[in-house]
Amino acid sequence: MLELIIEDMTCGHCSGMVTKAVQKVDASLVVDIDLSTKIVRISGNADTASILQQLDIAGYTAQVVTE
Ligand SMILES: [Cu+2]
Repeated sequence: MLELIIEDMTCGHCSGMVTKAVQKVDASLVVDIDLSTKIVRISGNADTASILQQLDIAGYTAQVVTE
């Protein structure tokens, strides 16, 4: 499981954009977002570098908590 913190994720729109960006890498990834803590948990065969790249393209800066 990959766990990220995305500080600039502030509302439901953001969490939708983040989910879309992650699933661009692999549509089968399961994305669980807690907006209050800004933590994103990604289950599945996650390629961290590709996910960070897609999030960056979408305009979000993610910090890796656990990989
Ligand atoms: Cu937002």
